[in-house]
Amino acid sequence: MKLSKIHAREILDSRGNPTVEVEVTINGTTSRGISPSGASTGEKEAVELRDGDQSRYQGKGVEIAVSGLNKEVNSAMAGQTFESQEAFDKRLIELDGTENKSRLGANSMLAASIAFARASASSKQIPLYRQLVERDQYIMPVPCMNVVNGGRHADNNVDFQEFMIAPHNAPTFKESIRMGEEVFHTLKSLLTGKGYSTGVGDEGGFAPNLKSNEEAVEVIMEAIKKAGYKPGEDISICLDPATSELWKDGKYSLFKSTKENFTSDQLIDLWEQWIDKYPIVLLEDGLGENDWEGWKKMTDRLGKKVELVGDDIFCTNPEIIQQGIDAGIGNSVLIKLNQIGTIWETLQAVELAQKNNYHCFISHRSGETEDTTIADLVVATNAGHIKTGSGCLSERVSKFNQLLRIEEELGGQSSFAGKNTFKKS
Ligand code: 2PG
Ligand code: MG
Repeated sequence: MKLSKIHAREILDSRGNPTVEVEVTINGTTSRGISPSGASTGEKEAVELRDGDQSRYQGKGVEIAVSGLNKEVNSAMAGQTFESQEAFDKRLIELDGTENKSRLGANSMLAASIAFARASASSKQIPLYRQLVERDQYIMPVPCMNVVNGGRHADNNVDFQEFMIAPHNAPTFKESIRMGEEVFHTLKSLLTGKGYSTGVGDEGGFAPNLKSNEEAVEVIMEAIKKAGYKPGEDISICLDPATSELWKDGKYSLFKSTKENFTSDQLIDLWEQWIDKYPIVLLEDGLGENDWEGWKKMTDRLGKKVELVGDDIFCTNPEIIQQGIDAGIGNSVLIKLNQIGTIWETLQAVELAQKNNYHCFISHRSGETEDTTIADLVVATNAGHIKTGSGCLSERVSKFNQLLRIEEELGGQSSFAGKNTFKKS
């Protein structure tokens, strides 16, 4: 595949912050990739390169990242032939030359990597998911819809970042999305009835001020039932409390609500109580990224009951994932493309996790765009579950819409993941 041009520009993400868009032309076909951006980022994520020039976008501009691609990367790579995603991404990594992608920026590298994957697919006239991984049979994911937002993703008094519903008792992805949307809209009227705000947070979930963090789960349970579904049987609950954000001086601090402090053991106790009381099937970042000892205890106590997903602790980084596997930490890995910075390395991370019997949970970022690559990625990897926001906002539902198209296109070549997709070890 002969690459004739790489062209980048600065565009906007869903929060109105600048991000990098790249166009790659191979074999006469031009395709685009856009990088997302997180708010509750892990310390070991690949570096997002921002200008820091306070006179533009409060320092958040990405003109340096864009010009690195347009000048250096384009001159080094245009005119060359790349036979695979691996070859293209490795060349980018080599040009960057740093451990954490801090010179060219993971934001510019990922956008280029996505654009190359898309251009490769288009030039062969195959869908992106087939370009990523060719299989006979694909699995359509359970959409884990983040219907209540808190933490760093909303200006309310809820400490925990994400309260998701997982509509798993469905024959198809199409039906599961319908179930999820029905609960989402029922939840809206329930919140209105209680006199709560129905304004939404960064990922499109409602962001009311509540009496407690637990009330978020209670009101979701009520919405599931009111919409005509059975909690646990039809629709379960997933949580991402994003606790690295709560970690302060060796304790977890509920800084938005009661200001109470929890030790790791106390927080594990809280999760266990909730898991016993509610149909929770997945807990992401139940403890923070630097609390490996706590994670080990949590895995020993809760790993047989629920899927324990590591986000900040693993950062989609194969080396760290391997350390986690060796230490028996968690039983699932959150997969975010821009945490590691290229498609090829992301696929390596998935392969490593799956080979070791860990599940993969494919994820968006809180700052998103119209780029729908993660929809194709979840299908390509047969990961079986995805989180990409609640039931509204175009940058979130665009991924659901892409999955609806893929399911229709695959017909009998796909099956819906269902409840077993949630890991218990
Ligand atoms: C998370 C993500 C996505 P952010 O913590 O899992 O929901 O948030 O992109 O802000 O890191
Ligand atoms: Mg997370």
